[in-house]
Amino acid sequence: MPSLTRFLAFSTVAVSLVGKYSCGPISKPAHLPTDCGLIYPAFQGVPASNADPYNFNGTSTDANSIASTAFRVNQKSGATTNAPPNLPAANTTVTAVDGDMVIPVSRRSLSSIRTIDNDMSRRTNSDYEQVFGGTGTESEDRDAAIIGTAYLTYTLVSNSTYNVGDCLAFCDATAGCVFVNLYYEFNNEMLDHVYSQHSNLKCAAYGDVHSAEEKLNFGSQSLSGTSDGPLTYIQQSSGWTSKSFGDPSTPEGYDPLPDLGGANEAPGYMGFVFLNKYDVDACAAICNAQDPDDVGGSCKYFNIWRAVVDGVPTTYTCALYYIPADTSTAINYGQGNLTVTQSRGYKRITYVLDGGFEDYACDGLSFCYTDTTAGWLASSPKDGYYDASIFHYQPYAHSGEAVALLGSATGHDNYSGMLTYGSSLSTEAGVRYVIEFFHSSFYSGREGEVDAFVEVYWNGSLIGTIRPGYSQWKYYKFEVVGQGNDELYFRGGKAPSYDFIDDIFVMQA
Ligand SMILES: *[C@@H]1O[C@H](CO)[C@@H](O)[C@H](O)[C@H]1NC(C)=O
Ligand SMILES: *[C@@H]1O[C@H](CO)[C@@H](O)[C@H](O)[C@H]1NC(C)=O
Ligand SMILES: *[C@@H]1O[C@H](CO)[C@@H](O)[C@H](O)[C@H]1NC(C)=O
Ligand SMILES: *[C@@H]1O[C@H](CO)[C@@H](O)[C@H](O)[C@H]1NC(C)=O
Ligand SMILES: *[C@@H]1O[C@H](CO)[C@@H](O)[C@H](O)[C@H]1NC(C)=O
Ligand SMILES: *[C@@H]1O[C@H](CO)[C@@H](O)[C@H](O)[C@H]1NC(C)=O
Ligand SMILES: [Ca+2]
Repeated sequence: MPSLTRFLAFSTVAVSLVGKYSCGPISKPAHLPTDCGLIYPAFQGVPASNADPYNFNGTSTDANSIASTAFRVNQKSGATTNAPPNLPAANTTVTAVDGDMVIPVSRRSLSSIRTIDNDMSRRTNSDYEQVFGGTGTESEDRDAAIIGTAYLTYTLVSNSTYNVGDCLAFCDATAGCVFVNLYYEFNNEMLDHVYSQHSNLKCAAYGDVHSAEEKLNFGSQSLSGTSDGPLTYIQQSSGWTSKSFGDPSTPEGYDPLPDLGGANEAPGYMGFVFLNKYDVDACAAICNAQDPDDVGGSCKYFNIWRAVVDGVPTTYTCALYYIPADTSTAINYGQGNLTVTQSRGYKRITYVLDGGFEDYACDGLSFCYTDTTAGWLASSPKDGYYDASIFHYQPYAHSGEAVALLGSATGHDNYSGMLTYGSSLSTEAGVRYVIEFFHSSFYSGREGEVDAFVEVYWNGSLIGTIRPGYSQWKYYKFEVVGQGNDELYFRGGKAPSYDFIDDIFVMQA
């Protein structure tokens, strides 16, 4: 490995020279300015400013905040008495953001999200089973309708019989429906005289399964049309669920994890939202749109789960992370009367492998550098020398131990180097992608770094330039449209202006 040989040569030199020479390169080419005080990166110089390395201690999931919010949120509903039948199913909405309730009128609408593809195959009535039966046929008998989570919409089915069949067919036809509540509602003028169905047999569709203990709507409203008329009441309220509703379809740009069991308690946590239904596409869209963390960058993983409080479905948590979590941290099964159910994890697909350069190790040493790794190629223009490089040296890195550098590592020249991803990305034409990375240019101090710059090239086209001058680690993001099998490279640095790049990600926007 030639680079290692070079490294050994340099490190030997460096050991004997650091401290002795603190002014200019070892054999200073005539064209270089005198950089008194600067020891070049290849000689393991100390950056002019050296912020403490970031650590992810204390960035773990705030399970207590999620639980306490779950106890306060109220997103249970049913077929309201004044809404007409057959409205389109309610779109997914956010009911809470971190600890704060989202007021329904100002609900952050997720209407920009594609409606959920309901990929459940067509079902027949035999694919349903009864969860609970209804009671009451005599005029004095009373029952109650469900007030529960993930209410979608309702219809009126013919009441010439207790029409379970048409109600289940309605569930089949309603995207996301896994449960229906069928019941008679009496003394409602709208049902009796206004709606064209002329039926008082309501069929309410839900995106989650509910039980008899959620029969909480007893009617008792004055809807007969006369102010002193009889109040509404419910009879024969039964519940039916589809026997099998498989895994949700995986959102675009994500890979599913195997079953989690519990909810993640993992570092890199960015907060949570509650959704009004279990909607992986909505959670993915929220992850994609989440503002990046200053240190961790964008959302790269989400954990969606259903909170059941005292046996009753209560809310749907969408927890966001900038570090992809895995099954090993899926250890939160609930607390007190709250149970974590249906926990699933989805990892955002990244098209660049080893964007943090951590595959480059030094066989136990703490310092080495190279111009080639398994994933990356660092190159110089003609007559340039190490104008781009990859370093394994923790003080230079944003995360981990390794990082890329643009600008002659040895101070040999002032040419700009190129850092090229070694293979074309498995991107597709017409799809929007984000390129994100962290950058710093503080190595040579304020004066030395005036010319710091990085150009970002996507499939051969310059799509962005940064000229930050002297700068601490900072997050950058560019959006591009794929042309298919795109290529990614960076160009920049101009010694003694050094540009460090770490944690490069390309993901679907
Ligand atoms: C982070 O936590 C680990 C384990 O608790 C500990 O060993 C390490 O010192 C902590 N790092 C910092 C910088 O606090
Ligand atoms: C749901 O979102 C779609 C797509 O933006 C929108 O056209 C529709 O009106 C919304 N439906 C409701 C009930 O808000
Ligand atoms: C069917 O619904 C209509 C309209 O609400 C109502 O007038 C009628 O009494 C209902 N029939 C039965 C059998 O409940
Ligand atoms: C569940 O426990 C929480 C906190 O202990 C409490 O506030 C809440 O009322 C309980 N809910 C039910 C339905 O028991
Ligand atoms: C870069 O080097 C060239 C000679 O190779 C020199 O003419 C030029 O002034 C240098 N630029 C800077 C900004 O130092
Ligand atoms: C993308 O770049 C490759 C290699 O430079 C080139 O062959 C291809 O035509 C480019 N695609 C488009 C759509 O420009
Ligand atoms: Ca790194």
